Amino acid sequence: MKVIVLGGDGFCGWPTSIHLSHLGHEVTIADNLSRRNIDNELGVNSLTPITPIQTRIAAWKEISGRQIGFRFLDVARDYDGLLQLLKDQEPDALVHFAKLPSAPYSMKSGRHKRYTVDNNLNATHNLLCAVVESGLDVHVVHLGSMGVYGYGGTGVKIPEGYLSVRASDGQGGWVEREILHPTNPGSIYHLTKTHDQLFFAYYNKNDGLRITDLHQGIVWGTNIPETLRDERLINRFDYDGDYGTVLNRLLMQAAVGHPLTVYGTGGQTRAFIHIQDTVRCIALALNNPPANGDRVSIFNQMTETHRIRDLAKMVAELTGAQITHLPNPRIEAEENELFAENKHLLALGLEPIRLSTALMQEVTQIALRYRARCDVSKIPATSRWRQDNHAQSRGVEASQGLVSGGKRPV
Ligand code: USQ
Repeated sequence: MKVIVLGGDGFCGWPTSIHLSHLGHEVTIADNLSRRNIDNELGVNSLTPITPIQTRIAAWKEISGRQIGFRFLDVARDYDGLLQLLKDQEPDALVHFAKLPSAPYSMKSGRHKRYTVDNNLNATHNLLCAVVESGLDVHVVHLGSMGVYGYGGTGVKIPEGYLSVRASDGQGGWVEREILHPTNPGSIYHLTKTHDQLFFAYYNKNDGLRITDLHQGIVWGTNIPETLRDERLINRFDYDGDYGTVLNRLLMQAAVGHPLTVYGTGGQTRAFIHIQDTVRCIALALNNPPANGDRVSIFNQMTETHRIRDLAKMVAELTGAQITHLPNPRIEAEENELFAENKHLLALGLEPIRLSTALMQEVTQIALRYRARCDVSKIPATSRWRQDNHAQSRGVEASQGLVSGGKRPV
């Protein structure tokens, strides 16, 4: 299959690109290298010594004999370039990672919020519009987020995208429908993912585009078998307060003797997936596209859920690290339950990597091995959801879905 990976130089995009190439797909990466530029802006580096995209691609060719194409392209701004790429390549599928991918970065300032909205919404819309204008029948696979559902603890098991509802028809009867699950984003970044869903629903309805939206949990881990074949292929690992996701941060902190930074009580429950399962899920999604006329396929791409304090305890038990509870810089529920369906990808054959088996490997192969590259001054979170504490507590109430008197809205 011919596949274009938009954003193929990033944390999820690079391993996906070489995994798909390894499976025999003809892969072209399109990327504006913005993730590397943001490292420069923030003054941080990946813990792992990543090489330039050209070196990565040349090393992969040398090791596997397979060619990956590369086009420098800003999907959000260069619409003509994107359309030309589609016409040149005539791909069977597009995998869309070309986004600003960090919740804390998206909340740093007005400039960051506006950049996130401008970049992420334009990128998604440009690609859908370009697929239509190209006249090609391309399967679009997008990396969405479990965060679109929110963490309100409504007591409902989160379905895969669509919620069955029953509503009054106004004449004493009832109508039953499946609707997109209501959204409750917790950051500007997650807000853009909720908008993506509407773009997909519209282009699916209006133009018949075939789209799979993968609502991914928090990714942990670094490498996949292909990135381990040569150090020049290594994947990036972020541990800083903006881009490091929680479990990778905790592993790194343990390796450098930094107390494990749990925000608030650590009662936040989140969904997780190992990077190796991320790339497998994308390959499964590509092999199982929706048929013409199908609605958007939505899969929950997560394999287990954990409370943050339990993760910290697990890492502390493995490594002897201390745990510290810090005031939460975010506006989010202190404690929440999270029950979500993930039947689709399991039914397609995903065999998940469990935290309990792969965690120690990550500590030794990555965190301990590269700890000398860590700049501990970059560990603290500097991005705040709001400055004013009173407003913060009101925001938390809203994000929990509570109304006055503690009743939940119906
Ligand atoms: N947290 C800590 N300590 C830390 C860092 C985070 O307690 O040092 C807590 C946060 O408060 C939050 C949870 O851990 O409750 C997860 O934080 P995170 O930074 O690992 O993940 P989050 O910001 O929610 O978003 C990340 C990625 C995003 C992806 C999302 C998956 O930024 O790209 O979409 O994970 S999900 O949340 O399932 O939507």
